[in-house]
Amino acid sequence: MTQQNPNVTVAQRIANILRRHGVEFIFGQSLPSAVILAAEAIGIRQIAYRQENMGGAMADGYARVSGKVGVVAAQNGPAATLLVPPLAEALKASVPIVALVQDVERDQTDRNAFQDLDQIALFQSCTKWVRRVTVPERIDDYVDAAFTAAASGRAGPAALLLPADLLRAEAKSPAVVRSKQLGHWPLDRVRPSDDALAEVASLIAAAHAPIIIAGGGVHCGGATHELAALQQEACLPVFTTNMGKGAVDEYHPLSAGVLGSLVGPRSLGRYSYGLVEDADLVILIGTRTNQNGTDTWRQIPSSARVVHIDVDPVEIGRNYEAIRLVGDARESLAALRAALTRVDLTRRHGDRARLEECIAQYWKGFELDRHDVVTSRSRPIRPERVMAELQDLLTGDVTVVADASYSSMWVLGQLRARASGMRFITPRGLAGLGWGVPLAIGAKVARPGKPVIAVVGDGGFAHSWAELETMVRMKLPVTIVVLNNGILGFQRDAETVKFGTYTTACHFAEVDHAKLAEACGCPAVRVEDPGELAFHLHRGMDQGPLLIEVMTDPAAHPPLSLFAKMDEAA
Ligand SMILES: Cc1ncc(C[n+]2csc(CCOP(=O)(O)OP(=O)(O)O)c2C)c(N)n1
Ligand SMILES: [Mg+2]
Repeated sequence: MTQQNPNVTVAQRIANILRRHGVEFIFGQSLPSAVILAAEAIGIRQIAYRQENMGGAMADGYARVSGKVGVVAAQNGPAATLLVPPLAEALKASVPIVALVQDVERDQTDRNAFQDLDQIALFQSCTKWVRRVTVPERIDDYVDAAFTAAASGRAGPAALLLPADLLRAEAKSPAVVRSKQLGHWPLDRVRPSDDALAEVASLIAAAHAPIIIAGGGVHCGGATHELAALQQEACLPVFTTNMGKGAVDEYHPLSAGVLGSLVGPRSLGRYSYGLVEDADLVILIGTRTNQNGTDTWRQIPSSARVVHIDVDPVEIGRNYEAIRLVGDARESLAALRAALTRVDLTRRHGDRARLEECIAQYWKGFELDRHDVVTSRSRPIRPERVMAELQDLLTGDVTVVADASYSSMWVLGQLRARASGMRFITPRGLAGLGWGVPLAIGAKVARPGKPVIAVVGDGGFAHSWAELETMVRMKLPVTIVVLNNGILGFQRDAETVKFGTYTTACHFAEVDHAKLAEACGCPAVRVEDPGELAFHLHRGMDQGPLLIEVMTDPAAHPPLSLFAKMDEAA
């Protein structure tokens, strides 16, 4: 129940409303002070970040893993502007975050007050919803509206602007008492019509070569069990997108790995791509069919029928005309499975052995092709060897996080999900550098008892060094693997392919990342011998925090289609 005490301030009422929504953590840095003080007073824990970019990304990692809405708080003006990047990532990646942002006092608006800025305009492009509260009695309405906007439909960020004087004002009792708990997501579960599902069930039964491409929406909707059951019952081969990785167990004989731009030499995609080319029915689930996820929209044959299950009707038909199944992934898949019990799946079962054999050959070809690099003893160390050592320690309980650039690609292309529902968290919404460490810290807040490992490049890590102190202070033991190749790897290689040369930004001066970590109280080691990797990775997962700086080969790059011609010529 909302507190009815007439003597509470708006800030105190906000804290009580947050508690009603089940909020346990606020990623903040003291501001808005009245709100944070009130929240801490009732047991909501502040995870105090060092910089707002990072606090927003922590709230993002927390929301992705916990199934709850992430809450981040910040000061007005410059602090608010630093929330734009993480909210933009959350918007593109469909992650619910409520940002509580202070605003100048109501009677000082538009007078060049200290740190005044048009924050409605600031957040309009990077949130689903932004409002400024001006009437104390309406605070319950507005907080609830922010949570509803974040957690409903296609989830995303919402910003609530809170004038500093409003927070100190007395919170008069609202006309209507609110009691709903809106802090989890997805808030609603909608499903397609029975007619549409029956049509798709018939198409699946009759198709010659149907496939599923599962996106991040399967994780958002908590639909991994339903997808695993569908894969099994209807004998459907499943690819995932980058963001969908872990939606299925990649050791299942009908799992064909991640589809996207990893199709060059020494990739799985190079083989598995054939299955997509041959498909006559493609079932997309929870994907925005983005450029990276489709290798620049090349991968789905124009001759194939496309079915698209998505909670966001606007995504259906954006890049591929499709049979529209608008709905939450879990509800829609459950309903599709029910519809499939009413059709004859003999054709699907009859094709299973062939498909399994085919997919086994893809994985075998991939293993053979990459054998030299995954077993390489060379120094500097091959990143594929780092991933192979990590793979040996993975269980379905480990959350693997990556930064943008090559670390994402090594994680998504070289690791193999051990269970359906295993999480691989990557900033693929906008692919921004610097998200790896804060996403991992947020994931650790959500799952304190389970190992979280972040793989980051040295360029991306430089955006987030300061949060090592946060990790230590807040006792959030993450294992951070820094792939130190001394360069902005993707930048150098992409420029080389496109221009034949690269700019002077690409090489760094030498940085001792282990010393940096130790200076913040985080144990650290620099690894130059690949034979030592397993020991330290194990140690990190067992008793982190630990920063493992791996001296990696600057000549190594993931098998992206962009480099395929160059790699084939080599
Ligand atoms: C915030 C941001 N700035 C710039 C870029 C452009 N960019 C993409 S990859 C990359 C190089 C990253 O280098 P590093 O983190 O060391 O990873 P590596 O490729 O070397 O493994 C750059 C600059 C970006 N994606 N995000
Ligand atoms: Mg680098």
